[in-house]
Amino acid sequence: MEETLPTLYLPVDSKVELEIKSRDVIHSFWVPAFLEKIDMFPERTNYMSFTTGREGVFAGKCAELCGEYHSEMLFNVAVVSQEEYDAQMEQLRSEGNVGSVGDEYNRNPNQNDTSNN
Ligand SMILES: [Cu+2]
Repeated sequence: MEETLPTLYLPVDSKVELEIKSRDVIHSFWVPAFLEKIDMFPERTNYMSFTTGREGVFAGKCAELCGEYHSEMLFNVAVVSQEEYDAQMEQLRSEGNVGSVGDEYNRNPNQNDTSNN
């Protein structure tokens, strides 16, 4: 597991639905071990549903040539026990990582509305 990459933690043996959208250009959310990828569009929401069947750390990457830093769009998905998941979420909460980041951080370069740039 590459320690410096962002990591999505998921509890094992759980049904998961990911809400997939982009803040800027088209990307594609791809975890090769999951045998599925899904495009990410600005101003549109896609969903990916699956059940986490076994624990492990799985490499993910962007599968759409999206721009200058495309090759650096790497992440991990860590499927862990419920106890480890709860501990990780508690740690994030204790560090102030709560809530969600709103659309005010969108930066779609193709959008004419300058309030989002
Ligand atoms: Cu990309």
